[in-house]
Amino acid sequence: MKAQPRLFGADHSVYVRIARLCLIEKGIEHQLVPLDIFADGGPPADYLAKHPFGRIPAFEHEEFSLYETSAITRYIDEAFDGPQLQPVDPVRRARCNQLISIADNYAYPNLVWGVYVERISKPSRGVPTDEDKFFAALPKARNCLAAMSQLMRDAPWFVGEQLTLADLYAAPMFDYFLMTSERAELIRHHANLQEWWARMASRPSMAATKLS
Ligand SMILES: N[C@@H](CCC(=O)N[C@@H](CS)C(=O)NCC(=O)O)C(=O)O
Repeated sequence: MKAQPRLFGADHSVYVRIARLCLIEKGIEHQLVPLDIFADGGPPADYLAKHPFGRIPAFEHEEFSLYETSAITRYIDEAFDGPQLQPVDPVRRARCNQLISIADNYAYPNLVWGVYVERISKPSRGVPTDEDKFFAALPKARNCLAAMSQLMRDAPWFVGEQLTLADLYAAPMFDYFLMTSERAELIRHHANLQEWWARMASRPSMAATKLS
């Protein structure tokens, strides 16, 4: 029997969740190997051999090791059977890649770090909100949601009729940002994003990866 793919990381991590969503949507049995990236003294030395930048997730499939979520998810999509998570058509594939890049570069720093971490995560740990950081992130978060909404138009998923990696990237970021009290004000002009979230949040892969 072939070894199951292994994903190293923590279940609270946005990027680990993206990779897990991808594995689950493809129907791939796998192992999540727990890794505390914020442990005192930093990540274990043997983990740095898997990921020299000390981030999560890292991934192993038989003899093949990989890090960076964009490479991991595209590999999973291309190397395994199951529903295709990247469009074949070049225009749609480009749109999917564009939305992934927007998620990496604008949604993650602003929706997750600028809004969720400042408003929910830090206060829950007794750390005060950095108001400058929070107020600087708000217009960027607004701009990011407007751009994503405009690119999705009236499709059910970010890139048309099929669920793609673009949806799996955005979902864990939205899940965190939508816990904040700013969510209503930020998302109220974007009915398509609200409808998308209802669709996305009800998928079994989201329930299976939700923090308890
Ligand atoms: N470019 C990386 C980003 C991964 C990443 O930032 N992961 C976060 C957790 S969601 C992390 O490892 N943070 C630890 C740190 O910043 O030291 C990828 O796409 O995999």
